[in-house]
Amino acid sequence: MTKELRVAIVGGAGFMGYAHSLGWALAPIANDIGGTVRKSVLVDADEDRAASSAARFGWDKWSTDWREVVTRDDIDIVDITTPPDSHAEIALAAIAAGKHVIVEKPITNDTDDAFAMVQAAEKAGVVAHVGFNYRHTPAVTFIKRLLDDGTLGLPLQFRGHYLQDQRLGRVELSGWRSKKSAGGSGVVGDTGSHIIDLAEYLVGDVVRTNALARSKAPGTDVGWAPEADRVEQDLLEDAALWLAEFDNGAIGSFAASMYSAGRKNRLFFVLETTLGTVEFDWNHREEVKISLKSDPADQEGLRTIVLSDQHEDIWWPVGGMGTGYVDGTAILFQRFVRSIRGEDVPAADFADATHVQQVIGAVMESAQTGNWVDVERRTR
Ligand code: SOE
Repeated sequence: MTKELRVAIVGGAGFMGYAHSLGWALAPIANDIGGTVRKSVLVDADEDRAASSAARFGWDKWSTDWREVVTRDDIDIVDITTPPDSHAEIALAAIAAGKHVIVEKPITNDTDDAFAMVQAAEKAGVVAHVGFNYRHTPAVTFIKRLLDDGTLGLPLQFRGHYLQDQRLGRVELSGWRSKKSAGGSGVVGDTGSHIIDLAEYLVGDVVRTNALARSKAPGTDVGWAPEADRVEQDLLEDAALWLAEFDNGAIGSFAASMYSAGRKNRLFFVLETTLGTVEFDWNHREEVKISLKSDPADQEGLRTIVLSDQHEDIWWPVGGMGTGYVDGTAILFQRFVRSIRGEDVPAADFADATHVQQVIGAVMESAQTGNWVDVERRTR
């Protein structure tokens, strides 16, 4: 296989295109991934945005025609950062052309589309991953190791939340995120999908869930919209709470909100196990809080481990140098490339992301009916 992998990014001029451009630039520099990556073509529907973003983000060429780009012979990888309702069409075309594909989360807004993507990728034998970047944070990799090597024993209870304050009006990201008609997902698919992925990665498959979801008319001072309006008008939810049971008997609770004043991308979880407790807060991602049953009786309590080069994917020789959002994206791409080169890596593939999509569907169904909803893994 060629040492150079040539990437095309579709939807590359937006916020995620910016993050991915930085991630692709860093990935082959930060670690040896067996070759180089070429940022070949940036695609955006708008000609001016495509041209200016390609120049600024360091892509060789630009285009407004994703259909032509994903079939080109000089492209090996298609990276998709468009709104979720367009992922399936672009990914299926890229897979049909034999390209390896990495898609932003959620994999789609529609579980049947997601299954079609899994099947197409398996049939074509291409690598197909989804951008659940937070599972690639070194602290999360460390926690996963403590589970895999038995230090933590068996998972008992996971409590996770992902809180932002965007709908309070200070930040206006691209409009599609809050509009179903424009391909948005609502808070469960948007940020909730990250905590579901983390929980499934660390604990196991969610097998049933029970949820509440709420929407609020933006710019008003009244509280949640009446629940009947949310369901009848098919409004995207702005906040949700859900309970879950996992296939190994562990239990979990989840919260996602866009109306959490003062919470700046606060992704947090606690995992209690038969042998200890671990806590992770993305706003303090250099640290893991831990307490083990084996700790001396007179030293009980959560202590803080500060990550250093003793831990996987910390590339600075001095601890505490910091791991940012771009580092997580670079690790995501490094693992994707290593997978193309034949390594077994702990990434979310299309099948994993489809299961996350099934959980999202079950959460939304439960929020409408008030009933517990079962989730089966149809893909494996
Ligand atoms: C939502 O505000 C959002 O941009 C998500 O879509 C991203 O996945 C997350 O990483 C940051 O927040």
